[in-house]
Amino acid sequence: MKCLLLVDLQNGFCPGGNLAVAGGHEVIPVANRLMAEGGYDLIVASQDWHPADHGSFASNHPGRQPFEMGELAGKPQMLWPDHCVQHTDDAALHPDLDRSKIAYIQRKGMNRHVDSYSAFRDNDRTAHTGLAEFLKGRGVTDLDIGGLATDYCVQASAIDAVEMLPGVRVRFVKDLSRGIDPATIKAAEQAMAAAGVQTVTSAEILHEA
Ligand code: VGL
Ligand code: ZN
Repeated sequence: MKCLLLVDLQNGFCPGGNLAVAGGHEVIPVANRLMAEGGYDLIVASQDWHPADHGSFASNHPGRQPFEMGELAGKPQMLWPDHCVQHTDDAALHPDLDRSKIAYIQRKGMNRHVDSYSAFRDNDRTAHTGLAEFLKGRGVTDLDIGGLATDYCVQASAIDAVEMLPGVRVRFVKDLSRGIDPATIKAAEQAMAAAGVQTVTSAEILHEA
């Protein structure tokens, strides 16, 4: 049972969005091609879905600027520009993404007191989103993950998948992903590899299919 998880392919993380990732829009055709020809049995997506008063937004910390380190519930927290606010265009999936094959969309980041990079659970690792149970129930054996951004939500989702879905082969699809900062992208790739996440390209997946 082969599954593809598309992480946060939203306007907010593409050029023109509030937390734009360089080249973020370039992964949309890669996602569409993999959905059509990648041989997947199940395709799911995650969607960053914040309330306007979310504690990860610098605007909710008087005097603080985006991309500064701050604190949220007593823990270090990167302070972001307001992004992916519920029901705004910034939070919508990219308009060119073919939604017809996406069976399930996991929203995350609704609790203002904690950030949720991973599609599987909050950053403090307490509340689960339910995606792991969903995938277990479907009998997933292979999980390919890519999207935006490599160094935050893709990394966190891939590492959580290894831990929360024992026995599942988890792969990071490199060209289906773009990241925020070159240094943290490199660290993310190393951390994923150390956790047991394999790296694969969309060309390799299409060749296997
Ligand atoms: C993300 C920062 C804040 C992501 C989401 O999707 O990688 N990054 N919220
Ligand atoms: Zn966010």
